[in-house]
Amino acid sequence: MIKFNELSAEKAEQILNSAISSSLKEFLNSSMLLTEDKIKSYHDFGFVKIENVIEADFLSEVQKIIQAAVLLRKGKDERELKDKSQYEQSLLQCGFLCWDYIAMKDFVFAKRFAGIVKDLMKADHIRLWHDQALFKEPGGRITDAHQDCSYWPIAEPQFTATMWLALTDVPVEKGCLYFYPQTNDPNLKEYVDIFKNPHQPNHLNDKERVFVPLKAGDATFHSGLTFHGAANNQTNEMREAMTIIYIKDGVTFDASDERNKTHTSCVGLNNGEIINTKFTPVLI
Ligand SMILES: O=C(O)CCC(=O)C(=O)O
Repeated sequence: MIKFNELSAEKAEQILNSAISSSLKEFLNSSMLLTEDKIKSYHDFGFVKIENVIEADFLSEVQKIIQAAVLLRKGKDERELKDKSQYEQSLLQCGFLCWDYIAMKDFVFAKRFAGIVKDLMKADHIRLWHDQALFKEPGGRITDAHQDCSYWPIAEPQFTATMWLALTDVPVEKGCLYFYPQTNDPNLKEYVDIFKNPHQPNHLNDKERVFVPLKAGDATFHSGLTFHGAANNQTNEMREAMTIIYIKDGVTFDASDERNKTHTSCVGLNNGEIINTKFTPVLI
């Protein structure tokens, strides 16, 4: 049973159906300057850690909003971890939150995050692909190594990126992410069925894994090409993270892979068309 201290379903509804505070809104739309080193690191290694993406003053409001969304989506599930599927034992996943709740829309549409991605991708404009809260329950298993773009019908995977934002401190033992540096290589595409039948791609066997513990408010940004996963949660606390996935404006719909040819974010599109649906607005 998912519980966050003091947070009732009624309170969660109230938080989510109200606009966020004006100070948080202003902060979320303020820009964050990246150093050239950070941008280079993203391109060289396929991921980068950026500290204080959410500053301390705003953490508790942000955390409450995301917890409220997870509570409303998952709070009625009374199964114990051991009775869940293997994938559910890795992740409590709640996607497309910004379309259901006003407060989530304010958060997900933030120019601060999209602006970071715009700089990392050296793009003119950035669109939303989708959002998802990714919590890992106490005792939750590892997240198997995978490459995000292999689940997405996007012809230009090098122009996709995920922000993974820690809402609490996430040390290794709580299930921080790990990355395989320099796997952001279009020639390395491989589908891993993390939902039902995960395997470890052979080419990862001799590669180093870099674990990236984060403090609350820090985030990593990784390319959709970069292979990554997460450690198991050995603690008795929830690992709380929010992700937002972005695409460069102009990327196109690739319906050639049977496994991925439908995706909410591409609704109504024909193969080869620019991804510009109602679910993928230009954010910056
Ligand atoms: O949160 C996790 O454990 C995995 C996250 C992930 O795979 C992603 O954000 O792409």
